Amino acid sequence: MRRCFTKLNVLVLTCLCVSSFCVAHFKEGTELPNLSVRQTVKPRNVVFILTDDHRYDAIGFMGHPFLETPHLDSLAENGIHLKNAFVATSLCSPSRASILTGMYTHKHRVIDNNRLVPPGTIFFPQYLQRAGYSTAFVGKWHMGGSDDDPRPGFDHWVSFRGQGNYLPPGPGYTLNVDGRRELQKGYITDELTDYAIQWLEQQTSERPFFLYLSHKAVHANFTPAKRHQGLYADVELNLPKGEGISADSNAPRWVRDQRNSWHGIDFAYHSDKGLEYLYRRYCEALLAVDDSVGRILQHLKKMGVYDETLVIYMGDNGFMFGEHGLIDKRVSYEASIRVPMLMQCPDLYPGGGVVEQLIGNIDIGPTILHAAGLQTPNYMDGQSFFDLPKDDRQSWRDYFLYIYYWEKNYPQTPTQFALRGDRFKYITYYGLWDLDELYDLRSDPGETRNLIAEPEYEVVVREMEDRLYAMLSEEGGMDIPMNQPKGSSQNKRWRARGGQRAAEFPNALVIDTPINRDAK
Ligand SMILES: [Ca+2]
Repeated sequence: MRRCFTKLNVLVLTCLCVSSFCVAHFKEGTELPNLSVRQTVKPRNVVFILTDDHRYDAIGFMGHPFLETPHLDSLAENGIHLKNAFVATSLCSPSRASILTGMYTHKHRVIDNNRLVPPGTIFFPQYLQRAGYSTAFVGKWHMGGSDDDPRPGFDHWVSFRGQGNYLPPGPGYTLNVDGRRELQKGYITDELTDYAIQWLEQQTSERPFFLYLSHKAVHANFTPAKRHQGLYADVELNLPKGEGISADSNAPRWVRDQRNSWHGIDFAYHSDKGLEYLYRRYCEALLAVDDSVGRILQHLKKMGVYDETLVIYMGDNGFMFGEHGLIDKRVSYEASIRVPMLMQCPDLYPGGGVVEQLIGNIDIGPTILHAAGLQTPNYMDGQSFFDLPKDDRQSWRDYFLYIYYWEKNYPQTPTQFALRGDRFKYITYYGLWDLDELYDLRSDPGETRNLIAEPEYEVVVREMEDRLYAMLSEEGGMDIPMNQPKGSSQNKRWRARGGQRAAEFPNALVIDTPINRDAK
């Protein structure tokens, strides 16, 4: 007999998940849980554009010194800037899984970039499809690299294995288009946009549509479109180099060790190209993404649905460019966990609005379901921000929970849990002899003065620690998920830059005289 899920079943399942070994999945082949309908919301078209590794401030209207992103800027001008947007885990696959499931990483269990999503995982577009939407996924899926077959929830599918390629690596390299192999012809950002527009051209007013356009850019190896190559070769850069990150400032030891690693500025990607070269290429690669946004917006105008369509843009995680002496992501610092997020729907929101609340990638599913007139499933951790621009008295979170689980592939970044509030950020590490961190983001937005050992912040630290573990408990995060390591380990250090020497312990951990006078 086929098993049907009632709302009660879902509730029971959700409670079980939260209280025990927590896997919020449904048995493969079971029906989707029923969702209540929001009677007053007219289902509208939604375009969701995701960019890979786009940090929150690499965007023109944020006051960037040279980067020009007129189309992304237009989303802010004609829509809403969700200026405090974060990801629950700053890593491609876990973040994508959180977007698609509305759940934290420990619940969806996509804890690294190497595995497929556990069978039975529900992606929110499945609810849209059942509600009558026409749905498409175009671009980077990247939850596991072993296959690129169409996934549940999408009528139309264009994707590739793993990270994909900016340019075809050989003449026979193919994309998966609805299960068929199609040659990749050119530069991936442009080609994915072509596919997206071809699909939009087929949409009619009979059914609302949902497009999930998921760019490969601007992930490393940063490769701009030919038309943008070298555009920023001569711009003056003033990137941070980890100034003030020292044993004296109580910066954790592991952070200073990471400087000379795959993810540090002294040995970035184990190359000698240097930070400036990488950042220029990163910015140049973003220009094609901005072109893509422009083409999609233009096409919505051509279809006559520009005003009524909800467009949401975000990055799947941030990216460090020299802050704390690091590059890349994973860590709990602002440049890593904070992402650009913009939404536009002229019929709903006046232009130029700013949302200050702490938004997460786990909120995307609930918000898009809201736009489709559907309530948030009980098992999701996120909540809808659809009404926030119009009603900022809506009950909202005061802290955002951040989690990263250690990967042997990049052993320099430890398992960490963080709590990010309006003012303070608390970071704690698991299985590591080092110092935790507390930052006052108001007075120290660069997170260079670790207050963890300052007596006047003792109460703040204790309260935030309590709150963090309370949230982990509520959300089923007290079990640390593990996978058998898979793939190579980027664990080298550059001898000429002090590769054999470890960093000094933070001052707060070092004492001058023995303290246990009664040892026997
Ligand atoms: Ca990413």
